[in-house]
Amino acid sequence: MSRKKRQVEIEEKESAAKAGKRFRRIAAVAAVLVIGVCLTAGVFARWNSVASVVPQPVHPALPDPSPILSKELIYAGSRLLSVEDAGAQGLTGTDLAVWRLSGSAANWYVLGSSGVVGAAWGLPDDKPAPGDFDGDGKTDFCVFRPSSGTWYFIRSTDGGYSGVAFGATGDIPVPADFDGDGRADLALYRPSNQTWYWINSGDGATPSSQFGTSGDVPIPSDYDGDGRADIAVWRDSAATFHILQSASNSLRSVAHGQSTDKPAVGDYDGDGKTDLAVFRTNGDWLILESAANTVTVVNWGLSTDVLVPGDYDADGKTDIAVWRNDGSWYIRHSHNNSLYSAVFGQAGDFPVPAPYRR
Ligand SMILES: [Ca+2]
Ligand SMILES: [Ca+2]
Ligand SMILES: [Ca+2]
Ligand SMILES: [Ca+2]
Repeated sequence: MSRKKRQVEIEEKESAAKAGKRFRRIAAVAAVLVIGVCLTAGVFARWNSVASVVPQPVHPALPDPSPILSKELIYAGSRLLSVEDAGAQGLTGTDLAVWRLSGSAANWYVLGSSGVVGAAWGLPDDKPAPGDFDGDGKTDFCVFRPSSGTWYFIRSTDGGYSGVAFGATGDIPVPADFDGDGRADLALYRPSNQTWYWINSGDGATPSSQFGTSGDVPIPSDYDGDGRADIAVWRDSAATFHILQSASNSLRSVAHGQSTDKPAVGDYDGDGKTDLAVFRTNGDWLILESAANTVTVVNWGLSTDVLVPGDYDADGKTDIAVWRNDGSWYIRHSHNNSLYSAVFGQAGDFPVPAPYRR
């Protein structure tokens, strides 16, 4: 073999070795890249899965149909006395609001003082659970996600959102201010063991209390007027209310109504104590007013209506009110016992009235 030929062979071998080295380097870089891409994809997949379950606030367009404030009809008993223009003035008490599923998303719509405000917040399997969690007097948009036992709410104070893992599938969200610090506490009623679980917003403690029997309807509210929500249930089998009064830590049980009634509690007489009340299938509201300890009966609504009592006229007294599954609200303003009606929402919506103050 000539020297030149050997030289060529050596050069070829070196060249092949270099090529092999280059290939290995490229392969190593490619492997790193592939691993990196996989990791990134994994991270993004995870991030995406989080992103897909964490709702992001947006401000949607007006709901369809647009809200229409109707005339205010003034009644004396069943006789129509006059018709007043309610105008476009927003109410300062409980606001009309609906939670609407649309495709894979959910939107909140509130009839605020200067029009409709809202947020895309939640997923179809969520349960709406509004409450004033940051304590600024404005109700915050909130959903409870049973699949992960997580609460998601938008703070009205800064527009940021919080996600809190608390609860499990099957739990019923019952947010209320149990510790009396002016902020709603994340709270759950677990029907399987009739146990209440909540997080005190004041000190972060997580008490629980077994209260109720199978089939009870949880109806926490401040029945004894000490500023703290009381654990309470309606038991239709016996047509009784059972209240664990927070002021005295004592049980109060009251028979009121009949087993086919629905609980419809609220502070109808405005004395600061929630009144026991039921709604009957014939449209009667039977309200046991706490101040006078007498029962008032008012016929209002249909058996198929959704009960939405609230202080819509902001006089400190709960108004009898129903929402019909065509978007109609029928509210009996307590300050003058007149009908206030409006269309806000549509069939399939979930009414979520509360003092949003937007
Ligand atoms: Ca708030
Ligand atoms: Ca609280
Ligand atoms: Ca109380
Ligand atoms: Ca009362």
